Amino acid sequence: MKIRHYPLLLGAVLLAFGSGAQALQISISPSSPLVNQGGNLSVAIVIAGLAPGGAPSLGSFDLNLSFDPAILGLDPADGNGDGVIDSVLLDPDGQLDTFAAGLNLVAAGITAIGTVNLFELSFDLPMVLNANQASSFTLATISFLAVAPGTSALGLGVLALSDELGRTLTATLSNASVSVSDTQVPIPSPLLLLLAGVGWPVARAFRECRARRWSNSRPDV
Ligand SMILES: [Ca+2]
Repeated sequence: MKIRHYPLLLGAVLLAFGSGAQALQISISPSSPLVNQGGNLSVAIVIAGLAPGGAPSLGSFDLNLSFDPAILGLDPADGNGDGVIDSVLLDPDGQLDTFAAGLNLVAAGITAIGTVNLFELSFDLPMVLNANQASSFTLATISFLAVAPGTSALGLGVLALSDELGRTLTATLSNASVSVSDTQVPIPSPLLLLLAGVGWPVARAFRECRARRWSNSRPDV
């Protein structure tokens, strides 16, 4: 091989090894791009491009999801006080807790106006993560309420992303947006039942009144 070909070969080798570090993707996947005002919207944060059955695996993530709080509402309640607000579900498929030990460090909450932070640190052993973790899975789902018409951008920010040994991973990010229409969601069925309960006696009284009037207006035979 002539020496002038070496830089080309070296570049190809670097590209091949470097492509593994660039293969990770984190994307935002809304349950629908359009939701009616007053409706619910579920947003999934999905990672893809990990190595199935080997390294790298995901050992921890610390992400921010930004949204427009004038359009999308997020309930900050944390009923069980575990540091994860109830409108967020972290690692729903247990890919960072592959034996469901429940020991991982977790946190999720609103850290600024229009920003929800999502954090999890796995306590699984590196070999366990490498053997059991899928190559693509959902990091978190966030449940919003569509409070006003308009379009909200959904943006990702990575504070930290680490592999099974705590080494930094890099990922390409795919943001998204959702629109809220000014169409109101239908009245909930319990309210319809309540209205029906009010309406039935009124309708019956009207029919009885009409029947009495018709009876009184008939000529005697
Ligand atoms: Ca909670």
